[in-house]
Amino acid sequence: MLLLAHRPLRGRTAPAHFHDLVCDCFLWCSSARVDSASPRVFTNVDGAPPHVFTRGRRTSTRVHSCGRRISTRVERSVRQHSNLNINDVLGNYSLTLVDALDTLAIMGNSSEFQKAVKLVINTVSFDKDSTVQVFEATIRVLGSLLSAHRIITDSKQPFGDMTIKDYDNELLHMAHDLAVRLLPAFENTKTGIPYPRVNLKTGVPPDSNNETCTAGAGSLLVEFGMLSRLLGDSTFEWVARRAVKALWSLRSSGTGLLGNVVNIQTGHWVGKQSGLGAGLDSFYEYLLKSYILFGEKEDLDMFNAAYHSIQSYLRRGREACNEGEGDPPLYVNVDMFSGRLMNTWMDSLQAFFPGLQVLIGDVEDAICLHAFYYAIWKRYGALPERYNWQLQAPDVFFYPLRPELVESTYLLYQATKNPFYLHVGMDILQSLEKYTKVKCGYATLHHVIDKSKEDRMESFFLSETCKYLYLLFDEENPVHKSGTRYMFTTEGHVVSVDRHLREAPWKEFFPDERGRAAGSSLRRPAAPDLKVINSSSNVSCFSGVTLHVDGEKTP
Ligand code: DMJ
Repeated sequence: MLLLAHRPLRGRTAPAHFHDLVCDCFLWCSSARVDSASPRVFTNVDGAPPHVFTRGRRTSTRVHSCGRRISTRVERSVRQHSNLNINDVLGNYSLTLVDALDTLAIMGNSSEFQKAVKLVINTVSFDKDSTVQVFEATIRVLGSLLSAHRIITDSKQPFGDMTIKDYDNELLHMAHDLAVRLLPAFENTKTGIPYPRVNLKTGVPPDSNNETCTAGAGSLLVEFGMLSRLLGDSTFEWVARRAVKALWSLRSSGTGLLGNVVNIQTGHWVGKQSGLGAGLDSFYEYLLKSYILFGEKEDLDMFNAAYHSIQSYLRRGREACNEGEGDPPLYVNVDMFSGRLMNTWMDSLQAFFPGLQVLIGDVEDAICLHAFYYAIWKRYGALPERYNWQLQAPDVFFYPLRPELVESTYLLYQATKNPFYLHVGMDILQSLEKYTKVKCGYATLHHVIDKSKEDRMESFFLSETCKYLYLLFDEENPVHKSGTRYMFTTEGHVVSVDRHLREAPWKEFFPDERGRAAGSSLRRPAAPDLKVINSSSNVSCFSGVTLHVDGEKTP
């Protein structure tokens, strides 16, 4: 059944309607004028009707009415700096266009890639009175610019001809410009842990929050490290690494766990919840991915120690997935100091974890955990933002087109080649088509049960969800077949792992602080009791979506 949906694509195979899914969606941002939050948004670049790239040919289609409606709403929100739900990510710098660049390259669509890159070079500016979240700007914008820069300058050009005529490292310069504008976040902080937000023109806002989530502050190393190594300037890697080390030094001496929210001046944990989802997810991910990319042993040591603590305190249920006594395995939210259960929900961000487990070779546990998330997807045709595993019902109902389950599905397919994961991918794809497709793109599900929608398509839908789905079915893609080893950033941006990024001439600036991280094993301990000590939700960082829970403010 699955194979019937395939059609040839540039000598490979991919689901026919999936190619259209991505291209229709990309049209939406690539044909729009760059200021995605300005009154000019979604007017056409040259006044001509925008184009839809459909099944290899262009057809004119007007999308103006969609764009105008959205731009008015966005414009209003951008003027209100306090509207974090919009401004944390949007930045008024053509976010979706920038974030989607390497998706086009991976699809082998060189003409659209080249067009989009030129549009970014000619029209995107970071000299804006925009207050953005440092983490979001880093993973979505900085990471994408660096990934596209490397694709353009790759001498092998595995994705087809992605070169840009007269390219003069413009994307790298733009990445540098953006990173310099983010640097004030790392100043005047007593711990070295950065402020969560900066204004791109004026730096840290005077009324800035001193609290940040661990993932937001501690998952900057891949992009900042890449930038440093490409520029030969240690500054960026140094501040990002200092933040990781500061957070790491604050972990509980008893459990080895970190909390989800910390005060950057005092180092006190404001959120003591330790879990795999919001507020912590990419912190773990980047310990491992920094090691993969830069080869710094201390990053691997930290990751191994963190993984050991996760297995010791977060994993509950039986040892084996499908046999033995006890409940099926589950990763829960606990108090970082006592290891005791804090609530009975899991968030959809956690679904990235099986993918991370694939990277370290814990495939058996990854298969088991992935099956749990897929069972939830099957029930709702989406993943609710929070799912209460005790009540077996959603706690928070929206689904903002997140990629995590697709990402894990893709990585598990690569590891196992089990066609079951193609089936999962097709199931996800069909749900997306059925429940989220709208006239101008794909919409956030406001409610996974009644399937009502929101007027919002997160940029990670194109940079991650679509990319991983595409790659799942595209066996012959250069990502899999070119002989180059690739890694995906937490926003799904592809970067080749090569020697050049392992060179860090400034190494002597970084003291060796392996300390307690060294020598951890991956032993899985017996399951502690499932006892709720505090069922109230905690402050959390939900990438892309600011969630206010129990009246608390998201840092
Ligand atoms: C993405 O922006 C990144 O993957 C981030 O690390 C957390 N998740 C969102 C999408 O859900």
